[in-house]
Amino acid sequence: SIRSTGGGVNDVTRFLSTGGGLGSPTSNATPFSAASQADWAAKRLVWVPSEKHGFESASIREERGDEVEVELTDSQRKLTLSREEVQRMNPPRFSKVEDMADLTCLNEASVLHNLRERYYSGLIYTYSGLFCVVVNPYKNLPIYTESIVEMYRGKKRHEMPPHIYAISEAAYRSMLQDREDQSILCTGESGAGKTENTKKVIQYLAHVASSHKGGTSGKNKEPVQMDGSRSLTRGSTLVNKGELERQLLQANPILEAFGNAKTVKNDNSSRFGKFIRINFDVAGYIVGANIETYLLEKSRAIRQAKDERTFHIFYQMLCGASEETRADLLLGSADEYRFLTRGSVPVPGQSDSENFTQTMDSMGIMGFTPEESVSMLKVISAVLQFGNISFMKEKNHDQASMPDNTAAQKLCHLLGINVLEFTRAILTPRIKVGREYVQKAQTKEQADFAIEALAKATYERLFRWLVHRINRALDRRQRQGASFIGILDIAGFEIFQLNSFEQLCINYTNEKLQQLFNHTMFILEQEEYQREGIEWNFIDFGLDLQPCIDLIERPAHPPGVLALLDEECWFPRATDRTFVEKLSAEQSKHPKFFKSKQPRGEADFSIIHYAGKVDYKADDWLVKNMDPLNDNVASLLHQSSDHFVSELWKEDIQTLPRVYFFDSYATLQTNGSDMDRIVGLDQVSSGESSGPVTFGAGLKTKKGMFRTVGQLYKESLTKLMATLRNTNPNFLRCIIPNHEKRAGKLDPHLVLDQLRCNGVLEGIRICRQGFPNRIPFQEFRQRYEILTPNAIPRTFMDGKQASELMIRALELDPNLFRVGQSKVFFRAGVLAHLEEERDLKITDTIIHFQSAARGFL
Ligand code: AD9
Ligand code: MG
Repeated sequence: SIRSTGGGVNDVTRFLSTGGGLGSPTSNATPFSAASQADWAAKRLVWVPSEKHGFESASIREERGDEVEVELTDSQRKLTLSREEVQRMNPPRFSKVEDMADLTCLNEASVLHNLRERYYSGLIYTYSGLFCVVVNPYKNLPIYTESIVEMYRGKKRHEMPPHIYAISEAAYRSMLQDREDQSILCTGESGAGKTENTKKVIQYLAHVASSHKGGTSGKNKEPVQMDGSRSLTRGSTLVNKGELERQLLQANPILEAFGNAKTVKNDNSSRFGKFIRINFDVAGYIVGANIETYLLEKSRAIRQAKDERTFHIFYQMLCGASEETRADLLLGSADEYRFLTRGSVPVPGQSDSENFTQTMDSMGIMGFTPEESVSMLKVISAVLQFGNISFMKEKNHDQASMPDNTAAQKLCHLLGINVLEFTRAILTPRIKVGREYVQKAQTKEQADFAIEALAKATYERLFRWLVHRINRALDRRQRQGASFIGILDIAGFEIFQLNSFEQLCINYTNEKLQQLFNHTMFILEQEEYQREGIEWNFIDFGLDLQPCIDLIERPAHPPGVLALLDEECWFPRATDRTFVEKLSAEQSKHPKFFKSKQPRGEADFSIIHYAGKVDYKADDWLVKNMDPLNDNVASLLHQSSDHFVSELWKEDIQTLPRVYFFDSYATLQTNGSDMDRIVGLDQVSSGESSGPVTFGAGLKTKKGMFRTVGQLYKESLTKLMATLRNTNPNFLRCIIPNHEKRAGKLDPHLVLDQLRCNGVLEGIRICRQGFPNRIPFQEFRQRYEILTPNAIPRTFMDGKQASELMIRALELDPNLFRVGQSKVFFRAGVLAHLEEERDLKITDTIIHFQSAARGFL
C-alpha cells in the first residue's frame, strides 16, 4: 500500500527525524527542496543529469519529438536534452517515502532523491521492495537505544519507520509464527556499515529473546548501546541479561580484535566474512549460537599497505600488556618488528591499551581461561617473531643461511619447539623425491617464502581456534534449537582497477547471493500475483546469473575458472600464464568471459559480473590457490611441547586448505615455473625424467587429500547457500555516502554506483515490468473518488466493485492496471497521472469555491 510520508507519522519517526537530523548542506540544498504539489503539477517537473548533484530539478518547457527543452529550477538555465535523459519527478505526496517500490515514477533519479532527502533528515533506513537500504550516517544517531528497541518490539513492518530493528523483528516474528528459519544478509562496500548493522540485529535479538527477564525494565533505563561496541559501559548494564546473551554480545568485540584492522577505507574493517547463526527454542528464547567465518585476509599479518594496520590485537597487546606479560611474551616495541611494516599507526579516537583490557574482559566473559588468553597472545608474539628471522645468501652458492639466530630462539621458545630442529627444517628440509627422502638446501628466497607462509598459517590457525572456542562457549547442546536466525556480514562486489583471486572469490559469492535475491523476489512476486488472481508471467531473473556462476564454478565440460586453476596447480611447468592461456582457450566463447587484448601488463581476462565488467589479473593465483607450506616445520609445530601450539597444528584436512609441498607436491616433475622457483621445487625433480605428471608411489592417496583454497571456498559457499536457501531471506544493502568518513555528506555518483552494484536499481527495473504500485481498494476509493464523482452509487458497495467502476470511469488503458482480490495493481507512472488529475480537480474546486465565496460577498 502507499504510505504518505516518512516524516511525522508517529512518535518514533519524529524522534528519528528530529533527534538524528544530519542537516542539509547549504551548498546543494536548493535543487532538492521539495516542490509543492501545485508547483509539481504546473511546472511539469523532471530530473535531469547533473555532474555535481547526480540529478537536478528542472521543468519541461517544450517537447519536440525525441527532444525536450527544460529549464533548470536552480539556475533557470535552459537545456535541450534527449527524452531518455529526462526522468519524471514524483508528485510531492511521495516525498521521503519509506518504501521506494511505492514511488510511482520509478527511476534512478527518484531513488537517489528519495534516499538523499531521507538521509539529510536523519532517516538512514529506507525500504526498496524486498531490500532495506541503509546509508552510513558516520555519526551516532540516538536510534539504537533500549527504548527504541521496545518501540519496535511486536510491531509489524509497516507500523513503524524503516529500521534494522523492524527487519530483525519481522524475522523473529516470522520465525515464531511460520516456524521458518530466517536469514538477514548484509552486503555493501568496505565502510558501508555491514558490521555495525549486524551488531544491531544481535543487540535486538538478545534483548527481545532473552529468557532472563528483568534486564530490560526497572531502574536500568538509561539509553545504552547494547551491542558490545567499544563505547559500552560493560558489566553494570548487562548484569541482568542471561549469561548466554552476555556472551553472545561479547563474540563480536573478540572477533573484531583478531579479525578487524584499520584500512584506508575503514578504521575497523572486517578482514573476514561471517555468518552468525542464533538458535531459538520453540518459545522463542535464545538457546545458543554458532559462527562460521570466511576468507580471513591472513596476508595482513605480515604486510600492510600505507596508512593501514595489521589486526587490532597486535597493537592492543603491544600497548596494553603488563610489564610481566611483556617479559613472558618476549615483547618488543612496534618498530622492532619487520612484519609491522608501518610501525605503530594510531587509530583516531581509539586507545589500543584500553581496548586491550576490553578484549581481555570480553574473553573472560566468554569463559576463556587466563591460560588460554596467554597462549593466544604468545602465538601472536610468535607471528611477529617469525618476521624478525632473516637469512643470508651463502657466498659461493645459492644456499640460505641464518647468521644470527636470536629471533629464531625467541620464536622457538614461544612455540615450544627446538631451535636446531627448526633451523634445519627451514634451511635444509627433508623432501621426498620418488621413494627417497633427501635433504634439500633452500635458497634465501625460498626460506623467506617459507617463513612468511608459516607466519600467515599460524595466524590463520589461531583465528580458526578462536572461532571454535567461541562456538564452544555459545553452543549449548543440551538445549536443542527449534529454529534459527542467521546473519551474514560479508563484503559486497569488489571492482578495483585490477582484481585478484580474492576479488574473484568475493564476487563469486555476491553473484550467488544476488541470484538468491532475484529468485526470492521472483517467488514472492509470483505468489502475490497468484494470491490476487492476476495473470502475469514473471521471468525468474535469478536464472540470468547462472551463466556467470557456471563460468566460475563449473567442474568440467568445459571446466570453469576454479577447476582450471586447480588443474594447473597439478600440472608440470604450469604458471599463472599457462593458466590464463588455458582459461582463454576453454572459455573463449563464453558470453560472460573476455580475454584481455593486451599481451601482458594490464588485465589478463575479464568477467561480466552482475555488478559490471571486472578485470582480473592472474599474478600469483597458482600460489594463492595452493597456499603451500613447509611441512617439516608444520610437523615440528604439531609435536610442540606447548599443548596449545600442538593443538593449533593438529591436522584437519577437512577444513584446512593445505598442501605440504615438500611432500606430495614435490614429487611432481616440474621445473622452471615461477612458483617452482619460489617454493623450491625446481631442482628437486631435475634429476628425474621430465614429462607428464607422475605421482610418487604411495602418494596417489594423497592427491585425494589435496585441497586448494578455491575448492574449499567453493565448498563452504555451497554449504552457506544451501543453508540460506532453506531460510526466509531478508536483504540489507549498506551504502557508504562518501569516502571521507564524514557525516552529512552524500556523494551522488558514489551512491548511484552502489545502487547499481547491489541490485537496488535492477530490482526497480524488474518491478517496472510488472505492476509495482498496489493500493488496497479502500484507499484507492478514498483518494481518487474525486476524479469519478458519479461513478459509484450512493448506496453501499464493496471495495472491489467500487474500484472497478471507478477505473471504468477513468477510461484507463487495460494494460495499465489489474484488479486483484484486495487491491488494484498499477504500472509505474499511472499514479503520478492520477495525482496530477486529482490536483487539477482540487485546484478547480478551490477556485470555484473562492469565486463562489466572493460572489456571495
Ligand atoms: V568492512 O567491509 O568490514 O571494511 P563494514 O563492516 O561495512 O566495512 P562498518 O560496519 O565497520 O563497515 O562501518 C564503518 C564505520 O562507519 C563504523 O566504524 C562507524 O564509525 C560508522 N557507521 C556505520 N554504520 C553506522 C551507524 N548505523 N551509526 C553510526 C555507523 N555509525
Ligand atoms: Mg565489517
